[in-house]
Amino acid sequence: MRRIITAFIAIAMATSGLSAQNPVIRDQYTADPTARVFGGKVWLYASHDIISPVEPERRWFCMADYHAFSSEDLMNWTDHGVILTQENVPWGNPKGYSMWAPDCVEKNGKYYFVFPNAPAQGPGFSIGVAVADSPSGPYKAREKSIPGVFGIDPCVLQASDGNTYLYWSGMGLQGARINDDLTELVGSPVQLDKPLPAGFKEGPFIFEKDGHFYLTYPWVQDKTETLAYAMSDNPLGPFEFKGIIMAQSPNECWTNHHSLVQYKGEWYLFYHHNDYSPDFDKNRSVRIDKVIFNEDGTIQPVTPTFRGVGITKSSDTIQIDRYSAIYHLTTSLSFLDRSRPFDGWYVSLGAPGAWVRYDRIDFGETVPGKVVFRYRAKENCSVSLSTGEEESTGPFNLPSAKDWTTVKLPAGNQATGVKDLKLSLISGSGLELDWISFEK
Ligand code: FUB
Repeated sequence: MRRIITAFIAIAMATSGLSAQNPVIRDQYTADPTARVFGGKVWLYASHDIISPVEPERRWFCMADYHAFSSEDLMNWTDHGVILTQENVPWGNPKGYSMWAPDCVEKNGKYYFVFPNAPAQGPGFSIGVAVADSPSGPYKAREKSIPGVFGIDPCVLQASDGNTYLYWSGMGLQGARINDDLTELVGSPVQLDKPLPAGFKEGPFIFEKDGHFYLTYPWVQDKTETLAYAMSDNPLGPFEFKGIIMAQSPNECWTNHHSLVQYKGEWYLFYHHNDYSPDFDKNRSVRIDKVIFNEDGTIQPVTPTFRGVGITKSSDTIQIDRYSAIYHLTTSLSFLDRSRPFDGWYVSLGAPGAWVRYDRIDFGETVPGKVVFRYRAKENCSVSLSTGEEESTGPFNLPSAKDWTTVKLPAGNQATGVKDLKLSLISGSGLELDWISFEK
């Protein structure tokens, strides 16, 4: 689904018809995700990366507004449109293009959207608050930014001690108590990164779980940002360094901004990567992967995936290029159309033996009658399918096709319930697959 929403408050809400794979928002760039649960849904507040409309040659972060997204299953996301623009921030520079990583919290039925922005006067960044009666807005920005708070990447913690805390990145990691309606700090900020190993960069996310306070943050040790964490028994530290949640990106998206959220009993890491913009890492996209906590409260490292979270219905167009695993020697990934990245990708299986696996497909209660392949191939190819428990099915013959072609074949597949699907190339070479799907 492709659309452009330009109105300040976009009333026309849109739902992505694609099931959850990474990235989760597939029609625009989204970065710096903060996920919050309001009213039984997950709400995603993100930066909205764009190419600078005024200085396209200026290859840097550029954001003029924010959208809010919501989901009840982390797979299908509703875009509630623009919730705040740079022109509607009284204290901000209306042409600053600096609406960086935000947060949003609910207090007594009001929603407080906390965001950094370039001020109308003076250098750097300030942090302000916009208030709404609903998580989707409309948000009204306050006249002034929060006094004494200069920096980026705000995060708000409503702690079990009854206090609210604001954290941000500005000359290191700062944390302070803030008053109930988030208009002013209570006391002086505490610099929290000092006792930690050097390398704190930005983007702190603080949360409380089972009596522990977790400080999670981008941390650079080598080339790009890892996500690291530290723990404390006190919201303002000192925090003890614990380790890395996510390693640096292998293909050099320099930033990795994140948040963690518990939803329906599971924990998830929201983070970003430049999936749709491999040549320019300031146009990023939000991803989600599962997080597991150990018994002692420590966090297991998260491997970034294309597959993401959730279960895909067998009758959906299963985007096999968002695979769980792949045989690396002769498989590769390409954009369907490099000039239209949001159209997505296809996967190429180079030679017999190449395979791709896509986990968690729900085949329902009755076995599929047909399997549909969207593919392209310079020569006749055949593939097999396996869901692990029974013998592979196939061969499925895919005649040579210069252009993208859809072929429907008897499935011969006995799968029911939720299964992982492995597709292997048996004969031929250079098979390019866009998606597969099953019909009853
Ligand atoms: O999106 C602009 C900046 O990049 C954010 O504020 C940082 O956290 C980094 O993701």
